[in-house]
Amino acid sequence: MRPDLFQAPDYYHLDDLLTDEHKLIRDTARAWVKKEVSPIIEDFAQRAEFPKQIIPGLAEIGGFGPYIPTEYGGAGLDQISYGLIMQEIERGDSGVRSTSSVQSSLVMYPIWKYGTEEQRMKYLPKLATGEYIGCFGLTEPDHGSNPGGMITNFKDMGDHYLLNGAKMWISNAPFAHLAVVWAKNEEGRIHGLIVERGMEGFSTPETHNKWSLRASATGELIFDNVKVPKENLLPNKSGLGAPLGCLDSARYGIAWGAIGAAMDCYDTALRYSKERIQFDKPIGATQLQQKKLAEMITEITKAQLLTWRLGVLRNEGRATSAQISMAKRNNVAMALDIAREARQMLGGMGITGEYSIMRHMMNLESVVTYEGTHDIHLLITGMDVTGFSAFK
Ligand code: TGC
Ligand code: FAD
Repeated sequence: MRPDLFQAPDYYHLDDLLTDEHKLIRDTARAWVKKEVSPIIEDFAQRAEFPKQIIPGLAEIGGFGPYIPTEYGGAGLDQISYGLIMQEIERGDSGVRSTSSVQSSLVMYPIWKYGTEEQRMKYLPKLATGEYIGCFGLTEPDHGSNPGGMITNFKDMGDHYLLNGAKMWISNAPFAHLAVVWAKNEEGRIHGLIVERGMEGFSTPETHNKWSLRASATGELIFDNVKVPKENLLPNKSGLGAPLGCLDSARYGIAWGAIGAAMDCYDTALRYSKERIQFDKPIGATQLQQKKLAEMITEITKAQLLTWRLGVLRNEGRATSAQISMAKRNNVAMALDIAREARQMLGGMGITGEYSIMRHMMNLESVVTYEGTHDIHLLITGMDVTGFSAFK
């Protein structure tokens, strides 16, 4: 892969809306991605392997629990800082951002929000440093968009719970130390349980042959009469709203992350358009290529404004789940469109690992599907504006 020459587009001077602390956090993450992720990520993606050596660095830039309070080992940052970190990490690779999202919003967040003080002290500091890696089990083979139909269940056996079922498509599963698993009790109520690697009957087979998110490990979670200690139940929230509350936080991070992937594709295509000569002039001097670049920077700028405003609303505690759905859906689709256009602008070179664009494009096919598909988020917006649920 070529040297990382990334220069971030900021067409509407959005930096003016950031504090010095925001910019410092963003620039630190950006420099780390350039030094530690860009030089190796293509090789790891080609080999379909997660680069475990970046875990301590990810922790240092605030990639694990950016907004979790410092007393639990988190970085104690605001929502704009969290978003900027996600943007920079996904500028490097969506799979690396996945590991960060899952750890922060799908594992640390539920333990912080729904767990006991003992659970917080036991797990959060080690998750914040990356000593523990976690995963989040909601999706099942027969229940993806409709997680409320899940069949994974647990029974109260007096001194422990007995967990049975299976989860599918779980990021980080193959090497995670623990899993936050969503399962129904005997009354059919959904609860979160912390399941640790090594518990008898718990296995995490890896999912192979992915064309997307190749630098992220994906797997199943299989529970075959797993005895889960009673103190591993997250007691402070139950029902489908508990896992969906975690998804709000992760989807918000993805809305920012997708901008990072889009910016990288745009920046690469812009540079290429100035260097690549055809018909005795740079391809960037042709109207068709300018149209592509002009539309890309327009869409990136709109997404930046949408996401910055959403971050302000989240800092004020006013962002709704439906607003988050709109941003996730819009920004991921925007990034995927830009990746596809940018890939074409590089001609044959666009399909090689010399440039990051094709990897981003393939990754974004997962990002547009996970954490709620493009269609599901549209239906959430439709439900919000009409008051009618198209799911029932
Ligand atoms: P519905 O009846 O609408 O709601 C059930 C209960 O949940 C509440 N609720 C929410 N609470 C918090 N945050 C949200 N975003 C919420 N959305 C709904 C709701 O108020 C209700 O509460 P209550 O107290 O009345 O019971 O539920 P439904 O069964 O009709 O389904 C709604 C739907 C389709 C929107 C939802 O199930 C959905 O979002 N489906 C998509 C599934 C999804 O996103 N799965 C993601 C799996 S995790 C993942 O992909 C990780 S990828 C990680 C990575 O690598 O980055
Ligand atoms: P389905 O729900 O079967 O949907 C198939 C199609 O039907 C989609 O186009 C969908 O939009 C459409 N559809 C569904 N319902 C409706 C409807 N009512 N109206 C109109 N159209 C509809 N899950 C986790 O729990 N944890 C993870 O860590 C995790 N990581 C993932 C990593 C990767 C790489 C991938 C690909 C997925 C991951 N997922 C994870 C699962 C992800 O959240 C699901 O794939 C996603 O929610 C969609 O579910 P599904 O794949 O079963 O598709």
